[in-house]
Amino acid sequence: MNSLTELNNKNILVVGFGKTGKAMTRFLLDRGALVTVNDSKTNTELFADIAPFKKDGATFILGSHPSEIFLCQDFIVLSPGVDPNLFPLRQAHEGGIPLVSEIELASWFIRTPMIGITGTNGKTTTTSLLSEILRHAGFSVFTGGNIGNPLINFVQNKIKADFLVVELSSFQLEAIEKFCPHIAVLLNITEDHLDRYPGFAAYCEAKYRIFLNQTKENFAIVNYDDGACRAIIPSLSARVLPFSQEKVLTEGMYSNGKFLYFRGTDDSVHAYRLAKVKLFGVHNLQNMLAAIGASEVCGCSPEKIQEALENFQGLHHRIEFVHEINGISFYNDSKATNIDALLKALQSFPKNIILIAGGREKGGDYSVLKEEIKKKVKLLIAIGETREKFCNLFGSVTTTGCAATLDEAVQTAFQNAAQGDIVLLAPACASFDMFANYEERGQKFIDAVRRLSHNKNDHHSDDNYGYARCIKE
Ligand code: UMA
Repeated sequence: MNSLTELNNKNILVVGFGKTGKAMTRFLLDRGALVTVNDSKTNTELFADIAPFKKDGATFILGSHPSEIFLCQDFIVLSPGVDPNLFPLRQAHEGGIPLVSEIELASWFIRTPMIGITGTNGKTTTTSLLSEILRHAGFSVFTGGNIGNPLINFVQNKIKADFLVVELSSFQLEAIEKFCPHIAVLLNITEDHLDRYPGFAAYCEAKYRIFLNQTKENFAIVNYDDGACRAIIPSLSARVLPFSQEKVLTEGMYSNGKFLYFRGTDDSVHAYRLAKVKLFGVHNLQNMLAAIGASEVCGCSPEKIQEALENFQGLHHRIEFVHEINGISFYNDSKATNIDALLKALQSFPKNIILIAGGREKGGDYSVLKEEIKKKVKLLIAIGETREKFCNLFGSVTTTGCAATLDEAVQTAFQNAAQGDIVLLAPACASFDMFANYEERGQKFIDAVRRLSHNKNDHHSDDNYGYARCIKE
């Protein structure tokens, strides 16, 4: 056992007591570490969660981040949501105390080949699709990371698997040192999380860290069409498999709209038919190209890859078809929490969209959406903290109105929709101003659509009551 994996009697501070912090605390306690847990939430807020950990020896310092507890540790494990630029963390770092992320610590104990997937959008879909392809091809797989299952659970639960498929956020990648996926996938990079990073360049740098420790024995699957992704290719040590929707590549994955292709070094080409594939939208072509590349590298047969692509149903809250009422189709894309995700959702439909968007801002330039909104959106109903901003910004390119609740937005959309229209929830913002998370927002949208469908004869009339009320506000 090396010194990194020997945790017995080490003083370790876990910062953040959410999903990651809880899984990490349990693991460290079981390894004999002397664990202190620190969270900005108060004792009252966390009361129900802390008792079993206290009983097993963890010390809790809650309600603030006092500097002194950061300075007496062997190392500090950060939850992804905790910014390493927090003053006591910077101070500890300057004092020589290592700060590591949960994925870094987990990786010290992992020998199973890991496929890491990052990118601004499409991470969860690609992680799930790749896991399904590998399973369909007969491999055992652990799926974890940012998808909601901390990687440390793989170690803690002593799971046996042929491959680990790990969704990675920029937050998790910030504090790695040795973490090294055998296959690293970079799907795309567009503006997001600019409330945490000083600018787009810093956000890109965090994403690029997925390649930090790779060597020529490893693989990097990179979106060739995305300038911010392509820019890193010349500096990579791993063998690069690019993917493109625009260019036929001499090695890598590409598409002609009807087939997806994998071309290996020996110039052999495997073609995958799209005809029976259910995944919807332009962005999903990227996700499939990346998943095909990774599954080819892992040794899946083309037949199994094709079958798995056709079987995959897509994920909840990602341009998910909800219902059709009187020829009006409702789609839930609550996971579109940033600008590019909304852009991709708009690009996935021909036109006649009634768009419900808005929420808590994460930074970024919303004006890049103007052209697509002008082309495709007949009515924008803005919700949440950004509703006035959205009405002001997009009022010159489409009809806009505000709604106080999501329920009201759905009713207004329905009252103003005609047969053939698409009602799309794609907020381009975080959900935390109105909901616990994007899942709750998506579920509330689905519930509101279901209520409409139950009462459609009562609610859907030819008058524009909802909209009239909406523009008056
Ligand atoms: N906290 C502090 N101080 C701070 C910030 C937070 O004490 O300055 C505390 C909070 O009070 C809270 C805890 O930290 O009690 C929450 O920690 P966390 O935000 O890291 O959340 P976890 O529950 O551990 O979930 C994290 C990821 N969350 C974030 O990155 C914000 C989850 O991704 C991930 O599924 C989980 O680890 C398991 O790996 C969610 C996410 O929104 C889905 N990710 C972002 C995204 O996809 O865009 C990056």
